[in-house]
Amino acid sequence: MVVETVAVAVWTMLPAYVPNNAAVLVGGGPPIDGGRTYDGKRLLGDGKTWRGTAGGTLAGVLVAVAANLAAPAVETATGLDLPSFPLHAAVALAFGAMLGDVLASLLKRRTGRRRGASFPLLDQLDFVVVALALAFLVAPAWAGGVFTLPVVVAVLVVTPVLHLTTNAGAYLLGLKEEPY
Ligand code: CTP
Ligand code: MG
Ligand code: K
Repeated sequence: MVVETVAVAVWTMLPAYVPNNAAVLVGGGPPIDGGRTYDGKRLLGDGKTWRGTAGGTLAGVLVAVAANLAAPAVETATGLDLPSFPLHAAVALAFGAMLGDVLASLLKRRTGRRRGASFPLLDQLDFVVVALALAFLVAPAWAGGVFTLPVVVAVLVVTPVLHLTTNAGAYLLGLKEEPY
């Protein structure tokens, strides 16, 4: 069923969904690129900080731990068959999400986009694509079991919608500079 597949997909990606939002809350301080430029443009920009990246990754891992604790009760209540997160898979999803966002900023700066400029589709999918890739690299057996083709398709379709909704909410709450 489509609803079940989407629910399982969202649950499985929770450790990758939370880091970027957590980074908005805890980010700040020294930028990862140390202010360095290439060809007159910043490498990453002031929006990619050590604190945001570390805090975001940690938040994603903590969400995985909480999801493991909550899964049995949620399974009983919903009848869904939910995966649990081994630590290496949780770290891969959480850090992969942050890495995807950082790589997107690298690409944005090279293509002349200033900090905060939008890059449709890249903004909405960078973190899930790299999170999935890193999960398959670091935890291949686990990822192969949970990320079936229908789940991956659901992730790619649902993530842009969730991402835009969350960011619009964060913007309205005054937490984020741009609504995307
Ligand atoms: N943030 C951070 N470290 C990260 C990612 C995000 O500190 N690795 C914080 C920054 O305060 C950033 C905010 O979260 O400004 C919003 O993140 P994002 O929209 O990804 O960054 P932008 O400021 O829009 O910069 P860019 O154009 O490079 O995406
Ligand atoms: Mg932004
Ligand atoms: K971003």
